[in-house]
Amino acid sequence: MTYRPHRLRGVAFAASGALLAATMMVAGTAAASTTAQDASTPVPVSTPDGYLMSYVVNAKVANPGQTRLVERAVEASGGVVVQSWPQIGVVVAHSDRQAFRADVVRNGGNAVESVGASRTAAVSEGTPTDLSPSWGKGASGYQKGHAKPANGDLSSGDARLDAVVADPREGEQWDNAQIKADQAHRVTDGSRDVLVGVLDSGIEATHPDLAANIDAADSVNCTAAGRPDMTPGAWGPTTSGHGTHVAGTIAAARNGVGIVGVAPNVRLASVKVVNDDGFIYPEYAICGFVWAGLHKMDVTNNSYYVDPMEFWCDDQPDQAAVRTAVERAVTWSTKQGVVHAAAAGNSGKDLANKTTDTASPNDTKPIARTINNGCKDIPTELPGVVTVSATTQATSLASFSNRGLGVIDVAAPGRSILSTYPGGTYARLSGTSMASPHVAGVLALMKSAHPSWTPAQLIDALGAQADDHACAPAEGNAGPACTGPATDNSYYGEGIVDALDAVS
Ligand SMILES: [Ca+2]
Ligand SMILES: [Ca+2]
Ligand SMILES: [Ca+2]
Repeated sequence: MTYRPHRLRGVAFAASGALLAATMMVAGTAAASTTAQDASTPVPVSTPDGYLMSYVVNAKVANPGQTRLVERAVEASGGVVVQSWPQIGVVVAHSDRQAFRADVVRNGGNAVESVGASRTAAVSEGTPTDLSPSWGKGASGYQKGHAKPANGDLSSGDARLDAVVADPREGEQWDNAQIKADQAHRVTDGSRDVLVGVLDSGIEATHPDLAANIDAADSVNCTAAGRPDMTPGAWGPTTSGHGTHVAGTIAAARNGVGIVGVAPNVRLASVKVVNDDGFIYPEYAICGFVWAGLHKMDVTNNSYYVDPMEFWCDDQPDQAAVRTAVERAVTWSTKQGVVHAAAAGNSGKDLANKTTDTASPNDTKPIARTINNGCKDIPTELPGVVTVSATTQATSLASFSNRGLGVIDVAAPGRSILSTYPGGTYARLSGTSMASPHVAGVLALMKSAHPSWTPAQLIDALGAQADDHACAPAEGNAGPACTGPATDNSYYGEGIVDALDAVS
């Protein structure tokens, strides 16, 4: 691979990653003279005959009948239907024909709204050989929910003993103290009924601090071209410890070992959306969000941006079509009751004033391009997603954290965070990747205390309960300055999340 992937938002999971993030932060602070109204620079996607490319094709109307018409258009255009999601009217297709995009629009007639290449590189994993229709054709046959285990639950209404027995390394977890998770645990550690999906690089299910909380029946691997694979072990970590670290922040167990998560009694599902090269392609994320909705998850965490574009522009047809498909998946899963937390990103940029991007497309050769405020970092900037910036132990905005007035919703700890790591170990990592799972944990505690609340109610309360933090210099004075009042500003949004208020 020519370009080292860095969409995952932990900046210190490798030494070179931390250095890369620091470089990115400085680049992101450069003043630009272009205006937000400029058209974005086109990013042509070459699809020569013979190269296997991946596409999303959006139906105009999201229902099984119209989705079936889109599938027929794919087949009539020399494409293969890899995965069909009739709930959202999205078909994932492979084709090695240069003319596929034009043909599928023509053959689809009124059924096709848009088509977009979902990568700029040829498909590395190939087309899955078993394309049996149990997951594909029509709306029937989907798994609907699951039995929630009830083994020694601490139901949300139960009073706890005032003295919580500490795990050995809890004293090192300044992050849980900053968001008052330690105080919240005197009320509850969260409910077994709450399930959090970790859309990431996989979770080590045998880790002694995670094993008790892993829900294998609801875990999945989405990285084989965007098709769900429930094979045991398929959703475990391979080349990255990122997902295991994120999972521990959310729900490492209170078990006399190691650390505790923000919500140490909730359950975790591994939803693997990061392939072995570190890429989170759109069809992987779509699979992950729909899966979360199908399995009635309560919360998801999303510490990544969707590759290969750091920003997806609505004035570029391929990018707009992909963004539509991902947004449909997010919106649909939200309607099923899932609330989503997402990392704001580590580029040190002002997301409310976008001007340039030099990181995309990252699967072939990035170009220096003009971008505008119609270009979105997804999923974090999609409607209804909680956008999380990162704080330091001193409650400064971390130098690498993206920011943006009206974009950042809340802040949480993201600098030097101790959590679980593969091999049954522990590691300290930094990134907005580490901030978002604190918010996912707070949402899981809140859902434990308020089981009937909808995603919109949870998000409203999260913002209202967050502790206001007035503008202050970022760590090392890095990046665009803070703007806005204490109640809602470009660094902290509505404030640092408050786990104690979430369970009160
Ligand atoms: Ca523990
Ligand atoms: Ca948001
Ligand atoms: Ca508060």
